[in-house]
Amino acid sequence: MALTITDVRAICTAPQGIPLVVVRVETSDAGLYGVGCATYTQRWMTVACEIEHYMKPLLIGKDPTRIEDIWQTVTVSPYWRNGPVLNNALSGVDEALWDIAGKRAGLPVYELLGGKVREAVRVYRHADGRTMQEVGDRVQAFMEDGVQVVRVQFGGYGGNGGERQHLDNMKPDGACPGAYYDPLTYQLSVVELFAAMRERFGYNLELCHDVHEHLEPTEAIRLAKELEPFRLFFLEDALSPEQGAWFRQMRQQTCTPLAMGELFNNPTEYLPLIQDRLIDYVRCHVSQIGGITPAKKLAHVCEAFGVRTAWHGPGDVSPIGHVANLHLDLSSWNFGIQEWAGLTPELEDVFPGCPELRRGYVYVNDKPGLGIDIDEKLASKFPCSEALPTWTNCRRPDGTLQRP
Ligand code: GCO
Ligand code: MG
Repeated sequence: MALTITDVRAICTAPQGIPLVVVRVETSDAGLYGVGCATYTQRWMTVACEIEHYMKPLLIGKDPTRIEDIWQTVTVSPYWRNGPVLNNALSGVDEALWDIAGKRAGLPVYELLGGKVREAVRVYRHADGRTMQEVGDRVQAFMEDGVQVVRVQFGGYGGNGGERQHLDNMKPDGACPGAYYDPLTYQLSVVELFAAMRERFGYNLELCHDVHEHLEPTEAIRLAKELEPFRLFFLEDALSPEQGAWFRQMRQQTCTPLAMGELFNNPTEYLPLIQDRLIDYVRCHVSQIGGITPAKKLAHVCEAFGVRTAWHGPGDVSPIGHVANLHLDLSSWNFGIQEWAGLTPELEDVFPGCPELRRGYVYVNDKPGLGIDIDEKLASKFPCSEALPTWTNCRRPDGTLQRP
């Protein structure tokens, strides 16, 4: 009897307090199923609705071995395409189909993608802190654990300005409540932070930083130039996707390596930056672009233009999504670095088969498929909060809304 898809389900869970969405695809072969990451944490209920109400009826009865055809079918089914909700739901299905393909073949997914080009995946860790001392102490702890690449930030994105913060005196009367950030304080404090880190640790360590689209184009260019002496591994999201055309000016003026892309949904956003060699690292969030199928194609396009991959790996990717990143990393020659937010014991319990971090490298297990699963009973003990995100609505001192 032909193999068919018999069910498609969304599983929502928040073992770390961060809503995660996972898709489970069942097949007519009893016991053969796959799992994939569909996490769009800020709108997790919308993604779950897309999966339950649209993907399920669209996919039941289809052949799960036809990964490419299903990817194309899901993409155009709603006619309007490439949005974050649809792409994340599609990623959940796509990754689950790769998991099924690996289980059928008895091979880990990285072998289906071309096989290992390295034994393990080099990662970068996050050293955030309120003061130079705090950030530095975190960097030191990572170095002692053998980590070779560290991202340094003051506070949240856009910083709290470290010791320089004086925001409360800058707001007009009647300012809205909520998060605030000052571009000048931020720019000055980042340069001071890097100077302090290089003074404390020297240059035998790779450092990166995430601007998180907090600057105006010329401010971003100036920052990239001012950071040159500190020899960054990369400067991330120096511009918003809407201002991507400014990368041309930035590229002409600075040798600081540039990474961009966690906010991209649509190939038309990233292709011009790649084909014109305006960035060094593509940072797409794999579920946000639709899963392993488009990510592998993107990696190949990048290879032709000398751009490397640095897939987004923050806390709001499920361990299944992290593993999908790792299978791509292991099998892509033009892999650059993998962001590694780290896994808590709760996550490791809910997702059996989690990868392991040892001395700055992450290792996947070699089980067939993605090699990871979700314990649904345990997952149900960590319900997702329906609260709206607040950090995405941050303001400049005069009250103007800032891009996150
Ligand atoms: C990064 C990111 C994230 C995002 C988050 C949004 O790790 O580079 O910028 O921390 O802000 O994933 O939900
Ligand atoms: Mg980022």
